[in-house]
Amino acid sequence: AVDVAALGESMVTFLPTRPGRLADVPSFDRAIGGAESNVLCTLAAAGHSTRWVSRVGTDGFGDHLVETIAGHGVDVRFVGRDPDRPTGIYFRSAGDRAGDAHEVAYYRAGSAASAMDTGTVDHRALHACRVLHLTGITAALSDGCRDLLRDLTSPRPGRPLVSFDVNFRPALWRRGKNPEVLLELARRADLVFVGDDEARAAWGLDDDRALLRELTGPHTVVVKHGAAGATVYELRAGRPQEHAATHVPAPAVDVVAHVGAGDAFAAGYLSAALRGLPPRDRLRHGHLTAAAALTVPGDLAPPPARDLADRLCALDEQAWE
Ligand code: KDG
Repeated sequence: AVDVAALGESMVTFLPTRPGRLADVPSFDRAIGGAESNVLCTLAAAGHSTRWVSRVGTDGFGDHLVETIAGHGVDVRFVGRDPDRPTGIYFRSAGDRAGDAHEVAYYRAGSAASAMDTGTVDHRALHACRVLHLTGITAALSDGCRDLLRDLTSPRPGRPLVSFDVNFRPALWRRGKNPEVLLELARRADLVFVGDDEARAAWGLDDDRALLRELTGPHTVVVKHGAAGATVYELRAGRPQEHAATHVPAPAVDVVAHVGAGDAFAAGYLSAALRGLPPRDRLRHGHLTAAAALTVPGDLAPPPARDLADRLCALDEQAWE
């Protein structure tokens, strides 16, 4: 069994060669995106065995995704090819100043990955892992993808630990689609990652207490508070509804682009969890890995080397304030 398997759509990403409105960008640099494969590539760079399960077209963009993600050391044997549907792509703009808001233009409706359903993916490949990582993006792609997530998160004997990153993308939840299903899926996971901004925007939940009242089910809820840091809430043994909270502030970094930072955070957290590290160190590894992604324009950045990250995590509280 691999350490972490993940299912989700990846896309060839086009990053602007200069800032400004999407309408004015004359050319783009090619990169790759996809929340789940971002997590896997970062985990692979940190020394974990990983597997990506998905579908892409038989086009050159599909070849590029499969080859690039395999090049990061991720097992791609269970990525199916669909001769009838294209691989998703998307374009991004960049603000004038680092970290500014940007526009996203997706070309993914009807993509090969959006046609995934319980019949088109290899379930054994998704169950033979210690952690199965899923995100709310998949639930927005199609009814078949949503039902596949329902199936993968349903309780069953021998189910791997299910990690669910809410990853609320407002642009994917238009036209009457209700993000309430994200709450249903999160409740069925063992470990949930959610930004306080996402909880507010998707579910109208304004603070961590309201969120924890709704998120009955997961043993661990990691709430990200943007630049202020993150808090992990773990259920106390034998005390339903009671959580032990650990907060770790995020180190200040010069942000280049926020995209990919949440995925890097999840990868850092999961890596530390797989190594059996305590909550404080899981959050610290999450922050350090996110810092690497925040300081590059694309989604992916190599995580800090493990011995360096371990030394930084061992610094006292003051250094982390
Ligand atoms: O987390 C980064 C992703 O948002 C990006 O790579 C694209 O997967 C993506 C999406 O669906 O927004």
